[in-house]
Amino acid sequence: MSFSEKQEALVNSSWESFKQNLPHYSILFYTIILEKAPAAKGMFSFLKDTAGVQDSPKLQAHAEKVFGMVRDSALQLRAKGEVVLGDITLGAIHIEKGVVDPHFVVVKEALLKTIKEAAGDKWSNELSTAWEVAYDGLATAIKKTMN
Ligand code: HEM
Ligand code: ISQ
Repeated sequence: MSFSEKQEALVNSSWESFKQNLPHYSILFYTIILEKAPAAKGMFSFLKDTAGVQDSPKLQAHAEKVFGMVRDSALQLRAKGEVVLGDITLGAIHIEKGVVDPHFVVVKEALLKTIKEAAGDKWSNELSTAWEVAYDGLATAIKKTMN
């Protein structure tokens, strides 16, 4: 299945909504991740010494980076049908932090829930699927560099 212009547009429009309230949505994103994988708290340098999930420029920057990379992966899928990882050190970083396969599912679910909140009444199954396909393409590219 190829990635359509419409799917790319759906990802882009909800990315804008996400960015409009980055402090709120990045906290929501981490909160959902930690609900599902409490032990992941200790993996993030900017979370491990704080109580709960507290707003900080670092926390926002990391969340923005992840969502931004998924958005870029949508662009790549539409333009050339595959995701090429810009940063080949990403696999090594994640291995070193102790990231394993099931974590990718947790992060995906949190990303989709966060996008659902951000999109509001513009949310649809089609929009959600577009994010999911873009995330899966990116996750596969990262995992390939984790072997
Ligand atoms: C670090 C992206 C999945 C945990 C990083 C970095 C990037 C990144 C770009 C480098 C540091 C930064 O700039 O944030 C991604 C993307 C993912 C993904 C695009 C999925 C498609 C995961 C998963 C986990 C995870 C599933 C596990 C819960 C971490 C941790 C770091 C990191 C713990 C180090 C953060 C620090 O303390 O500096 N990731 N990541 N990542 N990632 Fe991921
Ligand atoms: C995964 N990798 C890097 C940064 C992140 C920020 C929030 C949630 C997951 C992440």
